[in-house]
This record gives sequence, C-alpha cells and structure tokens, in this order.
Amino acid sequence: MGKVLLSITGFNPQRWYELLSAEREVVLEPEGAADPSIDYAVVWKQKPGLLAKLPNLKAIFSIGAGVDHLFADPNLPAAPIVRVVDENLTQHMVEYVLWRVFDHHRQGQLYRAQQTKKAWHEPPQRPAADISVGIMGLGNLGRAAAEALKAAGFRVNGWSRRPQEVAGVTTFSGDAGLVPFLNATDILVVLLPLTEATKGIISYGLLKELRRRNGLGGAVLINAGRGKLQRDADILRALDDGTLKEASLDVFEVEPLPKTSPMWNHPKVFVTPHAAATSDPTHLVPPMLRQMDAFERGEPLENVVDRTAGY
Ligand code: NDP
Ligand code: OXD
Repeated sequence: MGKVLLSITGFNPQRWYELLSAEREVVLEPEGAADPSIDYAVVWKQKPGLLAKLPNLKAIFSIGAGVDHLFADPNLPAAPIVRVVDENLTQHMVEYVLWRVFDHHRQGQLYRAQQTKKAWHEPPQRPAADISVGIMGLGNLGRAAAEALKAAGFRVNGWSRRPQEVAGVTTFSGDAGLVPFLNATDILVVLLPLTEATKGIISYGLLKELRRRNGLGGAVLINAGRGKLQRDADILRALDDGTLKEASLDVFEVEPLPKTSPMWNHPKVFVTPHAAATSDPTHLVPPMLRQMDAFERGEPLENVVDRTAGY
C-alpha cells in the first residue's frame, strides 16, 4: 500500500490527516520530502518544488475542485491530478448561488439599507422569470447551479469553452459566444476555473456587455470561481459608475482580502471569505481512499485534470 504525503497550506490539516491515516500511512509535509515510498500526494497550495522531490509519485489529489493552486508550482511533476467532484461540495455551491441570486433579485441590499433607517417602503416586485441569470462555466458546479436556478423560475444562460447542452438552458460557447451570452444576461454568475485563458476575464469591458434593461435596476456580478478571474479595480469602477448595480464576491485577486481593500466597506458589495463551497474531509477523504485502492487494483483514476486545458 503506497504512502500518502499530506501538504495543506492555509488551514489545519488535522482532520484530513486523521481520516487518511485510518487506512494509509500518512506523512505530513515537511517530513517525507523525497521519500521513495510515497505514492500519493493530497494537497492544497503545496510549496513549489515539493512534489518534484518525490521519486515515485503516482497521483496527486487536490482537496479542492479547482487546481490552479497546483499549477502555480513551476516544477509540478507529470503524475495525474485528481480533482474534487463531490455531491456535498456541489450542493454547497448551489446553495451559495441560489442565496446570492435571490438576495439580488429580491433586493436584499435595499431592505437592509431601509431597515437601518426604519423606512417602511415597498418597492416593485418582479417574478424570477423576468431575470436572466448567466453562468460562466457549465461544468460540474455550473450545471448544477443552472438546474437549480431554472427550477426556481429564472431564465438561465450558460457559457463554456466547448459547446454544451443543458435542458432548458440557453447555451453559448467560445470567444464567439461570449458577447451574445453577456448581452442576454442580467445576473452574471462566475464558476470558471482559473487558467491561462480565463485569468482577468472579468474586466470592465466584459461587465459593460451585461444587459441593464431589467427589473433589477442594473446588472449584477456574482463570482464564486477564483479571484484572479476578476480585476478588483475594474469591478469597483463598474460599481461606482453604475455599470454594475451590485456584486457578491466570494473570491478576490488577493486572499485573504486585505484589510485596506475598499471592497470591505463598499455599500454595493457583499463579501464572503472564499467560503461558497468548503471542502469537507468527511465527504472527500473516503472517495480519495477508494480511488487509491482502485488504482492499485489497476483501475483508472476518475476526475483527472486535463493538463493541456489547465482544469
Ligand atoms: P469544471 O472543470 O467541471 O467546469 C469548468 C467549466 O468552465 C466548464 O464548463 C468549462 O468548459 C468552462 N471553461 C473552462 N475554461 C473556459 C474558457 N476558457 N472559456 C469558457 N469556458 C471555460 O469545474 P467545476 O464546475 O467543478 O468548478 C469550477 C471552479 O469553481 C473551480 O475551478 C474552482 O476554481 C471554483 N470553485 C470555487 C469554490 C469556492 O468555494 N469559491 C469551491 C469549488 C470550486 P467546457 O465545459 O467546455 O469544458
Ligand atoms: C475549490 C475551492 O476549488 O474550495 O474547491 O476553492
């Protein structure tokens, strides 16, 4: 049975360690660097060069759905990368997207402001069917969010790299599909991976293309993908000149969001600390261990990242 190296930066690895070590010998980084009996690495933001030192590494398991944290290592070894595709994480993301879309649609920001002034005023209400939610990224998370939004009564658009079909969702793809997708979208939900192709994609120019003829009183941005997809300064500019009405941001160019960031106090921004869908080891370790066992029986790994596409 191959050993596991656990390397987690930014939060406590203890629970991951306990659950993995119930079945496998686990070495916590920095011990184990260059240990030839390590077959698997379970990682979040590993130190650059760490994995390249393991001479017999057979597979890398990301503890998140996104794998940009791995590709940040210029010496990432060629072993296959398995990413998270998990019902529990998907459900958390669907909840986050529904929560934020409904809050913008039902004017949560206005009511919160009214409450501070003890103002009793009923603004006009429009049905969800008047609003088009556009999801950038129609992968595991984007599709699930699209289904839930559709079921809740919204019109839903989706944009992906390759053409995709989702029943009841108007889909667009590639560079040619981007502007038509944005022109048909009132609330933009970003669920893209961070790759060379998507870095900085949420620019002022892109936000300008969103539709603003809607009952919301302006376009809305919700980003739960990655912070480096967006340019924080462009979002602030768009909010300040009315290109955007409001934004819900779970991710930021720099995380944790610096205390000096104007995002914190901006009246049109709702901030969450990269918490849209947390990786829960109770749900994620059992399938990792099952995959290691299956791999040792000669079965193929599942949810393997396409290194050329970068996600
Ligand atoms: P998937 O790999 O399943 O889906 C990615 C989607 O993005 C696909 O539809 C893909 O297109 C599309 N895409 C990729 N590159 C491009 C491009 N250049 N142009 C257009 N579309 C593109 O990922 P998941 O749905 O599992 O996760 C999405 C992201 O969500 C993760 O990478 C991660 O960054 C983020 N995330 C954030 C969390 C949080 O708590 N904030 C939690 C979990 C994930 P195609 O269908 O053609 O392949
Ligand atoms: C992920 C994340 O990629 O939590 O899973 O950001």
